[in-house]
Amino acid sequence: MSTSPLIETFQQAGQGQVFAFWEGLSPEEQENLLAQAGEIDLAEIAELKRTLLDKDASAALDLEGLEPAPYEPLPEHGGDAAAWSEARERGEEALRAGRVAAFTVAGGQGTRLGYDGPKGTFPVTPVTKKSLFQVFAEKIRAAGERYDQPLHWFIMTSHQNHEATESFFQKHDYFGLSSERVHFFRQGRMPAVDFEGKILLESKGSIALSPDGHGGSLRALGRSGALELMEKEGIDTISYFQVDNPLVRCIDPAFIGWHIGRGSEMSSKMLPKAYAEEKLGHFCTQNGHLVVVEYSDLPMELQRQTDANGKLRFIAGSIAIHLLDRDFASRMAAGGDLPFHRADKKIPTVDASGNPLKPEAPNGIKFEMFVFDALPFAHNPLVIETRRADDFSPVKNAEGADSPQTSRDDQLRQFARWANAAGANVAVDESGLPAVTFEMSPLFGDDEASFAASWGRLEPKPVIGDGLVLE
Ligand code: UD2
Repeated sequence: MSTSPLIETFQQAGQGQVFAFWEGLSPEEQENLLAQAGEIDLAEIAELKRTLLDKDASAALDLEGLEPAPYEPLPEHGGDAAAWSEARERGEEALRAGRVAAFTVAGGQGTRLGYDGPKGTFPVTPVTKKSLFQVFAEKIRAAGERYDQPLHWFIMTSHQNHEATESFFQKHDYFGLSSERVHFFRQGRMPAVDFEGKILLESKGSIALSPDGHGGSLRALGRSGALELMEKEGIDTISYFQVDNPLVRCIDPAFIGWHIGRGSEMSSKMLPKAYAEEKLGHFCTQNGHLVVVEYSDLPMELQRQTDANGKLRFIAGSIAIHLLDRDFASRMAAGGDLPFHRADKKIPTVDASGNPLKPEAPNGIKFEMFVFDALPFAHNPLVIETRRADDFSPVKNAEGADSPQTSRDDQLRQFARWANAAGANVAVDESGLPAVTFEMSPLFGDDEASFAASWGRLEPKPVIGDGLVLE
């Protein structure tokens, strides 16, 4: 039956089942299936079968020599205030020189939120319901205006949401950014396999492919030409953040200054975990390397361990905010050094006769790379502390922790804090939450100082009440 050399290659690799329904497919379906098959690196799949499937799948993480990682604390937690302000100045210099680009990973599927559409289009602000993408766009615009140097913004999408993401930006006129400085590219895909390592079909004519994890961003930055463009533009520092966190300081001069000043190839922000079970990766050291151990991998007894003062021992939580040196990203993009992690999932597939099969229990495995697995390869990697209230309140779940409600409340707390610091009089409860629902654009103020400056210029001062929007 074989009509293409690719089919033979799959058969020889023991993956001939991918073409089990070939004869019954239309020419168009055949072409599509061949294109999908062409994306797959069979040697990589064979290697993953050997390393992640054949050995005991539940093989525990190697805990040998695992220690909490050191980090640079904030001045209010004993950090060197002069070093922090020097770092800020250094970062501002880099921004004025146009050395920094923003980078958002937006290829995830947002399943937990139950939102149908690219997650970046999800409405998050309290009054005007701006999307996550608009909030980031305004922060990036604000930084460009402040440092008199508009920034480039790279956005990694997936095959599922690429077109929808691009057309959202077109429809909203790139939220005031120049379209020439906003760049979209797709991340790679990996096939799902069954527990024997056989590639699964999603339907008779298509393979069960899914995004290769945010770690795939390093390969995708290389493949898409983004790194080349950065080099041409004189950009050497990439400010990486996730699509789900409206509080993120997309461009943080002090962070940039620490990263550059230390000659770090990859730097990360941490915050003290709020409680042992909080779903954050943990910054650790092992064999002289900085590593992140994911919340699902670190045994709960270690997550709960405390020191003599009752403080969590593995306290440094990763909030997925990093800076990457461009040359380091190029090295990682070319090297393919990031390991894959396995996730056992319910993967819709077809039965032996080609009928759709919706499994009730996990029937296969997806493979993903994690960007923080690049840390052990970086020279002088650095972790700095940040303030939760000004950097982290993600939207992950429809309800409860890390939901639209908690994120909206945290935005309101930030607005009220900045307003009160500038002399406004906003009544708040003991958690800092104001009774009124108002909103400010990052273009009005994106930190306490810039808010105070804009507020100072406002005459007459508006009453901060329900529905007020400061832009
Ligand atoms: C991530 C971190 C966790 C902590 C937390 C903070 C991992 C494995 N864990 O947890 O340690 O820092 O975030 O919020 O990263 N994405 C892609 N392509 C993909 C997969 C994901 O672009 O193939 C993006 C996704 O759009 C989102 C981000 O990566 O912006 C995080 O993905 P997640 O929701 O799977 O990560 P989560 O919440 O389990």
